[in-house]
Amino acid sequence: MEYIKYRFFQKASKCSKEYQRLKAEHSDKVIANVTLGQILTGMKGIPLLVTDTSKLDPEEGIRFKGYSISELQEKLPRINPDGEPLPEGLFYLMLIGEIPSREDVNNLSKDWATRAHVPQHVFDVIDAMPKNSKPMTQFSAAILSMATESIFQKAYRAGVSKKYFWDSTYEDVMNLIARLPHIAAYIYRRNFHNEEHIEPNPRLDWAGNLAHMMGFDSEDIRRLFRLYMVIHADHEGGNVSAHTAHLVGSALSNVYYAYAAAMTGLAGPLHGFANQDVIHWIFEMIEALDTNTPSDKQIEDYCKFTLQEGRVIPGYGHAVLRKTDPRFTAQQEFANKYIKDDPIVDIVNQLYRVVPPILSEVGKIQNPWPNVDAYSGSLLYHYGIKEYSFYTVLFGVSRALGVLASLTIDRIYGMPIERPTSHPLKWYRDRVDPSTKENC
Ligand code: HAX
Repeated sequence: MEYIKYRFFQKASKCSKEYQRLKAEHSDKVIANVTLGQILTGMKGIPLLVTDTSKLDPEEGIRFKGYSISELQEKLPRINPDGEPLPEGLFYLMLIGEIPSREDVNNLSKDWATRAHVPQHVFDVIDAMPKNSKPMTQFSAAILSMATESIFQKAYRAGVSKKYFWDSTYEDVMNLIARLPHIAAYIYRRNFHNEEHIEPNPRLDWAGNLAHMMGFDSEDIRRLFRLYMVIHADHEGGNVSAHTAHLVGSALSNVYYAYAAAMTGLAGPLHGFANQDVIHWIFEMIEALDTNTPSDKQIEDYCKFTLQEGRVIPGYGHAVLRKTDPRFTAQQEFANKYIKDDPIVDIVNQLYRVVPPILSEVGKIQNPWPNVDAYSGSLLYHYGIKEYSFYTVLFGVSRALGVLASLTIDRIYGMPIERPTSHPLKWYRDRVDPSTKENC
C-alpha cells in the first residue's frame, strides 16, 4: 500500500473502531432535543451528522481539524516563505489528522500529477454541450461522465467485501481530485478563450497547475489560487454540497455520482452561486448609480432598494455563522497586502461598512455579516478572471478536498445509508396545536 494511503488507513482505522463501538454500546443515549422551529427552518442546529474534517463555530468560524485559517497559514507547508499554504497540505490534514511535512505535501502533489489524466470522453461530453450551458452544468456533467472510471464500482461488482470499500473509494477520490483542475480549466478555456486549451504542467502544484491551464502563470495568481483553494475546501458536513455528497454516497453511489450531485447543490444562489451573484449585483449597482466610486449613502440606498424588491444581498448572511466569516477576513487581508486601488475591491470593502447595519435593521436576518462569497469574486476579477459565471466552478474544485476526504472517512467508518423520517405537516401540527381545524 502506498505511503499516504497507509497513513490514512492506520489513523482512520482507530476512529472507525470507535465509531462502531459507540454505535454498539451507546445507541440509546439521547444527544439533543429537537424543536419544531428547527425542523421548519431547514434542520438548523440539530446535531445529525458525523464529519471529522472540520467544525464550524457560529462566532469563531471554521476550524480544520482544530486549526483556524490563520493557524493553517502559519503551519501548512508553502512553496515560497511569504506565500500561501498549499491545498495539498490541507487535504492531508483533513484526511490523516496531522500537519504534513513539506515532503508529505510533495508526495501528494506528485501522486495527484500521476493521476491527472482525464479520459477523452469527458472532454467530448463537455464539447457536446451548447456553449451557453452554464459552467457549473458542464462541470457536474463532466464529473458524472467520469463515473466510467470508478474503481469502487468495479470492485463492488466483483463482489468485494464491504470492509474494503474504503480502499477503492480512496482510489476514486484521489483520481477525481487530481483531474478536477484540468476539467475546470478546459471548461474555462472552451467558454471564454476560443477553445484554446493549455496542457497541464506536471511540475506545478495542484492549484498552480489549475491557474496555469486557465492561462494565468503569474506568481500573484498562484498565490491567490492557493489561498482560495484552502479557504473554500470544507465547512463541516451540514452545508448543501457536503451534505449532498454524504447523502448520495451513503447509498454506496460511487464518488463521481456523489460529487456531481454535490456540485448541482453548490450551483444554487443561496450556496456557491452567491460568489457570482455578488459581482453581478455590484455591476448592476454600478450601472444603476452610473458610477464605480459610489458614496456610502448611494450604496445604502441601493441595498434598501434591493431588499424592497424582495431580493437578498448576496454575500451576506449565513445559516450557521453569527460573525464576519474568517474566510472573508483572510481574503480582505490578502487584498490589503497585495492589491491597491481597485474599484471593485474598494466597493466590497465599502459594502462591509454599509450592509451589516441595514440587514440588522430588517430584524429577521440572523446574521448581517459577510460570508466567503462577499470577497472572492473581487479578487478573481482584479487578476483578470472576469468571467464570473465561472466562479462557482473554482469553488467546486476546492470543495472537493474536504467533501471527498469526508467520503473516504465515511467508507472506512462503515457509515450506513442515511434515512431520516418525514411526516405530513398535519402530523407536526397535531403535536403542537391539536385544536386547529385547518385542513392541510
Ligand atoms: N439579504 C436579504 N435577506 C436575507 C439575507 C440577505 N443577505 N440573509 C438572510 N435573509 C433573510 C432570509 O431570506 C429569510 O427571509 P424569509 O424569512 O423571508 O424567508 C430571513 O432573512 C431569515 O434568514 P436567516 O435565518 O438569517 O438565514 P438562512 O439560514 O435562512 O439563510 C443564507 C442563510 C446564506 C441562505 C441567507 O443569509 C442568504 O440568502 N444570503 C445571501 C446569499 C448568500 O450569500 N449565500 C451564500 C452563503 C454562504 C455559502 O454557502 N456559500 O457557498
